[in-house]
Amino acid sequence: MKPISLTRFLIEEQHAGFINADLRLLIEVVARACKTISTAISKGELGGVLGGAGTGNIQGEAQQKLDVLSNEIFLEANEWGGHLAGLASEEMEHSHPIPNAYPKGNYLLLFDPLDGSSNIDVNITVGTIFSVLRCPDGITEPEDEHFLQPGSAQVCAGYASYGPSTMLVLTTGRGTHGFTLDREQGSFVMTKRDMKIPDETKEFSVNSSNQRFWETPMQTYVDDMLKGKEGPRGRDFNMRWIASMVADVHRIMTRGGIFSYPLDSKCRDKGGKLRLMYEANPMSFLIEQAGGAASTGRMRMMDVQPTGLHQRVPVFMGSKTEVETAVKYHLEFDAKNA
Ligand code: P6P
Repeated sequence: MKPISLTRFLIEEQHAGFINADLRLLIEVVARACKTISTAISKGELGGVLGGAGTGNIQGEAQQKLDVLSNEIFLEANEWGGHLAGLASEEMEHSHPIPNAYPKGNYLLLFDPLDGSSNIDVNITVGTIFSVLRCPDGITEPEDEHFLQPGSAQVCAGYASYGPSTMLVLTTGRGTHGFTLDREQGSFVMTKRDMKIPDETKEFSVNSSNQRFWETPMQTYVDDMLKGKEGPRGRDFNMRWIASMVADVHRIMTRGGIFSYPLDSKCRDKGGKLRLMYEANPMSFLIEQAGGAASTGRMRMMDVQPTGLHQRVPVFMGSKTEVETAVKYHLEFDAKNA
């Protein structure tokens, strides 16, 4: 049977009453923006958009030209449609209100327009991550504080992976589904309905160069995996680290594994490395909907009550049993050292 398009999938979800017209429009607009970003990235050196932009973002990170371009693509695509009350981006210090010239809707869109962009210049997979919340009732001019909702309040989340093929992985709370960009048709078609992450895994994903900076339970957890069959885990493990969250998480979404960016003494003061609102929370929603688990190492990620738009958190996500094992190491350590 011919795979169905993203548009048909969304229309069927709307007819079934699971999403409304505004959310359908939002997802279509975001998908179109991701197609535009995919086209810009695929040109590589020929597009004249590689390299640094010569500017920095609120995170204190040097921006790549494509970071700035991707952010602009998202703003221009989403401002006029009437489906949003506001937007927030990794690349902007504060949330972005919908200009009064345009109609407003009931959704808040948060996004990392180009995650892993330091990999662009070496031609490694990067991605876009997005999260959708409802604007609180009665708020027409949302401020940063109105975005500070726990991950469990998300109505939609997704990522685009700009790899050998461009994929859009999406959830609206009824499973996680994968779509592949058919460049000849110019549309996303469903290639993975109802993705499921295996509970068990033999593959972990962490930047091991930070090991000496990790907390004790993280050191013990990884050491025990590295001991392999002869060690307490009783089996050998494999390690993968692409340093592009979308690429590492997509591998886990596809074949299982555990992804972690734990607290370390370098990022402890900031609360972690990865951002809660537009990286950890949307990925956690997608992973939980695919049967996996997502945690800070000490609590369910989507239960965290945000305190800031760019708040950082420690991250453990992927195969449910393995995430539970990693959390057990942390909670047992805390209990012994309380
Ligand atoms: P490190 C990319 O900059 C990113 O935000 C994630 O996509 C990725 O998982 C992580 O940081 C890589 O961090 O310290 O290994 O460069």
